[in-house]
Formats: sequence, structure tokens, C-alpha cells
Amino acid sequence: MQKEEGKNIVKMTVSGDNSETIATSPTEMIFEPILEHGVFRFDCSVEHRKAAFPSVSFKNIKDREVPVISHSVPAYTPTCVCLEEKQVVTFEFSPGTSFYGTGEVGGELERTRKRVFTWNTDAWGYGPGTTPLYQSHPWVLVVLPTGETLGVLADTTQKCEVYMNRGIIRITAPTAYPIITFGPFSSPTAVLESLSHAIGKNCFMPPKWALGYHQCRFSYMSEKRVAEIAQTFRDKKIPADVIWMDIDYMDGFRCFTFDKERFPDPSALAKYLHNNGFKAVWMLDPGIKKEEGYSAYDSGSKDDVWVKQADGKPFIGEVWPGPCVFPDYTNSKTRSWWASLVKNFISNGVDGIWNDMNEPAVFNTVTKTMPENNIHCGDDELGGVQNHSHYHNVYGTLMARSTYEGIELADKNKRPFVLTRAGFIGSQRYAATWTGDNLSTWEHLHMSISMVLQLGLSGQPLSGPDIGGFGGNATPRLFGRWMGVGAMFPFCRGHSEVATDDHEPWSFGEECEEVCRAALKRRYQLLPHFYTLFYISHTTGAPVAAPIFFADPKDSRLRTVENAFLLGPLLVYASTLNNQGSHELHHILPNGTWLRFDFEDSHPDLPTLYLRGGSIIAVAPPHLHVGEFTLSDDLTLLVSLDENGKAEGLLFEDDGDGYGYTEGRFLITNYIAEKHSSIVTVKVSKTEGGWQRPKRRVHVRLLLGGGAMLDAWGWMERLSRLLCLQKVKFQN
Ligand code: NBV
Repeated sequence: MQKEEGKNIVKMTVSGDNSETIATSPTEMIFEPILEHGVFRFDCSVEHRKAAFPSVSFKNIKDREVPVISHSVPAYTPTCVCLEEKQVVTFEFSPGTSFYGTGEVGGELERTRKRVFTWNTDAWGYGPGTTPLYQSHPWVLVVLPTGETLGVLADTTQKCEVYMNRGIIRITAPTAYPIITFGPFSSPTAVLESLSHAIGKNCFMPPKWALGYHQCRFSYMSEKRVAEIAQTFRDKKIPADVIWMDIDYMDGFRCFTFDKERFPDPSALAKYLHNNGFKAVWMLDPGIKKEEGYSAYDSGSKDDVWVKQADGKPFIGEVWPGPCVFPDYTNSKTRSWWASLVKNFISNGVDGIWNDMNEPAVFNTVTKTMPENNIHCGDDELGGVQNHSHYHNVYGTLMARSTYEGIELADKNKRPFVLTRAGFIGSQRYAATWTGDNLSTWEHLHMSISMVLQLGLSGQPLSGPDIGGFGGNATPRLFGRWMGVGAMFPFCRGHSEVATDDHEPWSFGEECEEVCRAALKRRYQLLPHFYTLFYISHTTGAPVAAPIFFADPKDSRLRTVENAFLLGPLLVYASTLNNQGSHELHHILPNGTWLRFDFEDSHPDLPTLYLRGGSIIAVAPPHLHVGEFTLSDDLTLLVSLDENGKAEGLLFEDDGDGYGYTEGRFLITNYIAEKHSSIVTVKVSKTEGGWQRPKRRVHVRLLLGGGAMLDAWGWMERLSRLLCLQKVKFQN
């Protein structure tokens, strides 16, 4: 073993297994404070700092490069070993430390003993141990025994191994990359808020319709079938907002085209859907058919936008349309070209875009993707001209970015909605995501909860699984149960694979249909609360759905609970067992008051709901789609008092789309409740925003636990928005 002076480079021979067995003399990494209090950048040496590639995860890349003045020193300093091509970084923590994060990864919620690889991969039918999947988040959330939390980011786009075991994190990736630590701060939420200052606020503010129910299938094969599906939702009074068009709407799988027989008039279809209160999301893949005369191919070739092979010729790979070329989204010229195609495409009445296969997936190859020595003409600020191995993990993010920018070009007064399959830490700036091609099994139902939570703990608040499972056929019980939980996820979409049986809410018989209707009615009643959580996420960086240990991070009992989660103060407890409903399970709850309630809809296949003592959430009438909500709707406040007889809560309201909220067109109301002897008074304690308070009836429901409640009705007057509104008396 030989050490080069001053460079911390240890040349050595590694034999046997990989990183765990490395025997070297690791060196402490050098650090600089960056961004804000408690955030540090670590490098192996000054040379390594200079050699690191620009950040793609940071929203503002300078934030990683420019040190800030701070007199604090890091509480945890990693060590590094630099092999010839690899940099191995190690952190050590005391026993009782728990690991989370690493994004879209199956298996257990707590990550100890987990080895995760980052290399975006098309992973149909993945299992709990499959790694890598479609997205890359080289990020670990470290919850210390005290509940204090540290965030660790390996800021590299390249293939990276993150190994967590026995209080140790070991990260291995090609040289040279910085490590960024956030904290330790007092809570996991504080770390995620700080992370969002680096990678961008968690999420674009989604248009409200995107929080409704989405119905998808691979594929609804004609506009007639799409209309039938939409009509059935309305006839059966099952709430829904969006119908999705998978690849078969295209003419021969050519992006930006429509099949002339089956989808002859997309604008008319969009109009029909819009008139019935639906939005439509359409798929766009990166593979562009190599075919002269096809306008996307011709214009892209003219503008020279394709990813190149090592010999400089456009790379050709097989995907759905046959031989395809692939836009090089790392280049701003390509992104503008794509964005202008998207802009035109939107004029067909398209409301949102679904980017699939953007790992990028390539058929008939062992690696499932393009060769690593392909060439990208990346912008200088992203890292310049580099091999595919450098940009592979951000290809999908940059495609989503360019799609987002195209939708923005089409109408700058609408909030773009993009769903991407591939992603990287930071991709929540442009797109929502789903957990890829799961299966219709109980194991996948169970796993879907921790996958959604882990994405939230990795900066992506807007995610959900294919409800019911993509591959295979669900049973009525599995489907109903999945809809029950899925209706509580931030992104709520049913989807299933080609050649499977129908998987709409009414496809599994009457009882299952009833469960789905009840599950979705719950979601629509809770929409004001979901929307408020998204506003909080958008402005602070807090996740929308969080594991229940967020309620008390030092309580080790809560750290491994996988079938429950928090939506702010609302706790959802689900059963993922075939033979037991959630009411039959032993519920591990955080300390304090948690009052059980329902919407007079209790059913063994629906999750159990609790509201934390001390909180108030707003609910609405169960409308059939977001367009039906009006400001004069009755507003219901669910109140759960704490042990001191107090509660408070927040409601955010605005137009539901557009950017008026950035110019004051919104209303944030802080409600408080207080109990004095037998009277509970509910009032507005604070208001923000330029909107007048709507004149509407207010229904206060005081939760008593065990599903019992007391009700009172009142009016909140338009002009009395600043103070005391209505006294609500309850007899105990
Ligand atoms: O476009 C077809 C499917 C899509 O339905 C699914 O959601 C994606 O994850 N797509 C993958 C391509 C092929 C799947 C076998």
C-alpha cells in the first residue's frame, strides 16, 4: 500500500468482497460550511474539491461551491479512502441510530443492512431486494438515538453504492465527489427543510386537480373507451379527476402523433373530458423513431439533438417504435427543441404529460440501457461533454425538466403537471413520480407504503404506486385494500398492465366497488387538508406523507412501523395482510392523544384514521371532481383537543391552479379551539393573504375518540376574518 503525500490517495489491492472488507488508513475529509447554518461540504482534499463535477441535484449550483461564513464545526466528519478510480466515504454513528432515505428502494422502511446502488433501471416486477430501481437518491437520513437527525448527500450523478449497517454508512462512487451533510438538527423535518434549501423546495405546487384520483391503464385503446371509462365514473358516482393515455394512443408509438383510427380527434376527446370535469394526461417517451419523414425525427436530426455513440454518430437503440434515437436532454439546445414540441402537443387539449422509459430503457440489451461510452454534449454548468455513465442517472430528470418547460411555454398561467418514471435527487423540482412496474400482490401493497414514504424522505413529496398493482391481476380484496391506502397517498392513481383484466374501481364486484367509492370519497373530503399539506411542503420543504416516528423521533418503537403514516396531524393505519383488517391489528401509536375517527364509512378494508390531540383539519363535501368544489361549500373542521383542551390547524385556499397565490390571491386561515368547562370555542386566530373570507357555513366536529363526535354549525362572516367568529357550545 502506498500513500501519495498530501493527496489522501491510498493505492491498494482489494481482494475478496467489496467495500466492507477494505483495510486501509482512512483520512478525515476536509470541510467547508455552505448554504446555511449546520450544512457542510466535505471533500477528500483540496484537489478533490476542485476536481468534483458540478452539482445537478442543487437548484442553484453555486450554493455548493461558495463557502459561507460560519464558526461552527461539523458534529460528524466522514473519513475517506481514495482508490485509483473510486472514493470510499465512511460515517460512524452510535448504536441505536436508524437509517432512512435512499429514495425509491423496496424492502424495509428502516435501511440497516441494506446495500443500495444508484443506476436508474427499468425494473419490471421488482422485489423487496431489487436494486437499483428507476431512480437515484444517494441520500441517507440518519436518525440518532436522541431523535436528532442528520442528512448525508453523496453529490454524484455517477453509479454509487450506499451501504448501511451497524451504525455505519459507507458510500462508494467514482472519484471525486463531495459529501454534503445537513445537521444534526432537532428533528427529521428540520433536515428535510434544510435539504430543500439546497435541492429546491420540495415540489412545484401541484394544480389541485392533480391531487384528485387518476385512472390509468396500459392502454385505453380508443377515444370511445376513454369516454366510456369517464362516463362510468360519473354514473357510478365514484370521484375521479384524470384519465391517462398510455402509449397506444400514438401512431405506431411515435411521440407527438395520434393513431388516426383509434384517436382521430384528440382535441374533441379533450373537450369531452373537460366538459365532464376530467383532465387528460398523455405519455411521451424519449425514444424517437428513426424514420425519415416523421417530423420529430427530421427536426431533431436537423438540429443535431441526439445522444451520440463513441464514434460521433447518433446512437440507435430499440424501444417501442423499433429503432430509435434519443434526445440529449443534457444540452440546452435539445431541451428547447423538445420543449417547443411539447408546447405544440399541449395545444391538443393535453393537461399533463407522463414521461416513461426515461432511465433511458433500451430493449434487447443486457444492460437495459444505452452504452456507457455514448457521448452527451452537456451544458458546461451541468458538467460539459461527458460519457453516458456520467449523465445516466439524470437523463430522466432532464427530460422531465424539458417537458415541464414545454408545458410552461404553452401557458404560463397554468401549473405544469409532469409524471416521470426515472428521477434523481432534485427531480421533484419538475415532476411527480410513481413507483414503477409493481405487481398485484400483498407484498407489493405493503412495500408501496414505505416506498412512498422514502421518496418523501428523499425530497420527493408527490408520489404513489400503481394502485392495485401493475403486473398480474388483483383480487377484489387486494384491490379494495390498496384503494383504501392509495387514496391516502400524495399521488393517487390506479394503473395496470396490458393483457391484465380490467382494474377499474367497479371491475371487482359490488362490495369492492363500494370500498373504492368510500376510499375515494374520503380522499375528496380530505382534499382541503391534502392541498394545505402540499402548500406547506412547497413553501417549507416538509414531506406530505411521513413515517409515524416523525411525531416523536426519539421513540424507538415507532422507527420500524411500516403500515402507518402521517399526513400532518392525521395518522393513517393500514392493514396489508390478506386476512386481517386494520381494526384487527395492534396499533403502535406515538405518545399523546390520538383520536380515532371516520367519515361514517368504516369498513375492514379501509385504513383506520386518527387525529393528533391539539390539531384541527379542514374537510370538504365529497365532490366527484375538483372542479365541483366552490368557495361557498360548507367547511367542516375536525377538532381533536389535547390534554389542555386546546387545538389548532391551518387551511390554505387559492384558485387551485396558476400563480395568483404568489401575488396574494390566497387565504391562509389559522383556526384555534379552546375548551373552558363545557364550552369549546373555535375561532380564527390569524389570517394571511389577500382573499376575502368566503361566506359559508362552518361545521365543527369535535372528536371524542373511538369514532364518536359532537357537532355544531355556525357561520363565518366575510368581514370578520380577523377575530372571534363563532362560539360553539358542546354539552359534555
Ligand atoms: O407504456 C407502457 C408501460 C406503462 O404502462 C408503465 O406504467 C411503465 O412503467 N411502460 C412502463 C412500458 C412497458 C411496460 C412493460
